[in-house]
Amino acid sequence: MFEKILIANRGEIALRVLRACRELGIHTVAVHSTADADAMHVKLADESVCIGPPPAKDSYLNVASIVSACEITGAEAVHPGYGFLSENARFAEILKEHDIKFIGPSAENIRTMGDKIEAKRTAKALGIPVVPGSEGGVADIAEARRAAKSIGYPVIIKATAGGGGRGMKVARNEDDLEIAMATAQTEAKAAFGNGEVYIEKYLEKPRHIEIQVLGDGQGNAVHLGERDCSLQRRHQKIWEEAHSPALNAHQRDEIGARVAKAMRELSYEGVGTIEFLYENDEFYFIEMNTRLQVEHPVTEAITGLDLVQEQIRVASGAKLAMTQEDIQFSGHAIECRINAENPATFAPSPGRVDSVHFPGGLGVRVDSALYSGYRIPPYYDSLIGKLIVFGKTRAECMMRLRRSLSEFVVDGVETTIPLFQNLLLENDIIDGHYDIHWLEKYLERNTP
Ligand code: MV4
Repeated sequence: MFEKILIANRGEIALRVLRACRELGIHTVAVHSTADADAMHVKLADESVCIGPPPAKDSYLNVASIVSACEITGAEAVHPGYGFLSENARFAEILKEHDIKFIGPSAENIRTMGDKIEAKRTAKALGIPVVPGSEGGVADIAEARRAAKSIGYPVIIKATAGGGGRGMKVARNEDDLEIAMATAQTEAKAAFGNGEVYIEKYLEKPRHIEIQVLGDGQGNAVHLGERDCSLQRRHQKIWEEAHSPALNAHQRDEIGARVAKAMRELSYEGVGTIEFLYENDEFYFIEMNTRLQVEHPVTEAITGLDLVQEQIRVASGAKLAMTQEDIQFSGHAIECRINAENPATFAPSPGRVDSVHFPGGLGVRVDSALYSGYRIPPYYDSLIGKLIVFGKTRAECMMRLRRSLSEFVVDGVETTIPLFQNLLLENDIIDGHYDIHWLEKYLERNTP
């Protein structure tokens, strides 16, 4: 096992990794920008290193500084958290060249899944159902027309280098296609420096359901069930739950088994998430995330596993300690993302947090790096905490959410807490009847 791990991240996820390390008896190194000198992850770590000025590109994305911090402190491994360098194949390679273990999958697996066409081709070859679409990229409008005709309208044009919904365009008929194609290519080129696009059948009202996997890089892998992340605004998830209100145990076992088998064939190492759109009882692969995700606690709540400790164990060379039969699901869990934002406009609300009080009690978990007097810097994303509730049933979670949101105090900045209190009044939310468009439509109806 490692003796010292460097955590190349900040905020609640840096704390999450620190906690896993401390339970395993591993020493921790925090890194921070000058804007984060007073951050909680710096206070809680055994050691800390300042790695640069506030902009992320000069600090949390600064590979040379992070490698130096490892060498200065003698850290043997790096946990990247999510975001920042967590899905950067080049970073994983550079660490390897310095004999530092990247806690995560191989650079090769990261690179394959970062190219959306390669990812889809790989998934399909491994027996995972994919959205009907073009075989690879489409270079021009003539090729796009042929592909769209054979797929059938409506179609969606996506950037190969994309993700997070940028550079996507829907074409409902052949007349739309020319403009959609040109805008998608231009936006992809501008956003990712790569204008390549591909085409898929457009699914009108799917849910976003993702399967959590864990592998040891030695041919063993299990699935840990699914999360329903359909409630999103501008491709930002705000609410995630496990299980999905839309699935039964048979459907879960079937898609989970397919995905776990695929991960065994890839010799996948670490945690990963296979994202699907789900419509009319069918799953359609869209992307794979090769990192720990923000919403991993809902999976921890229903499986009893510590996903970060499992990441660290397999990174240190241990074989998976469990088989699929050992994974038992129990109850239901829901996560609400608490952002420092205006709950109606979603404008960021950085600044001094005069006082905080976190809810607690049975079935409540809060992951947050806030403390009273902390100044939320304006440079990074606005997630300031995650409220996770779990219970025997979904109905119990809803009661627990109402109760714990009413206890949650963050004075001095605006937060999304009131948004969740309002959502809990909606019958569709109470009944679990929502798709990927539900939240945007709700916000349109309810914005003055
Ligand atoms: C789609 C789709 C409909 N049909 N693909 C958006 C982000 C990217 N990860 C995939 N996305 C979508 N792909 C096909 N073939 C609709 C979306 C989509 C979406 C997906 C998940 C969650 C929220 C979404 C909001 C709008 C569009």
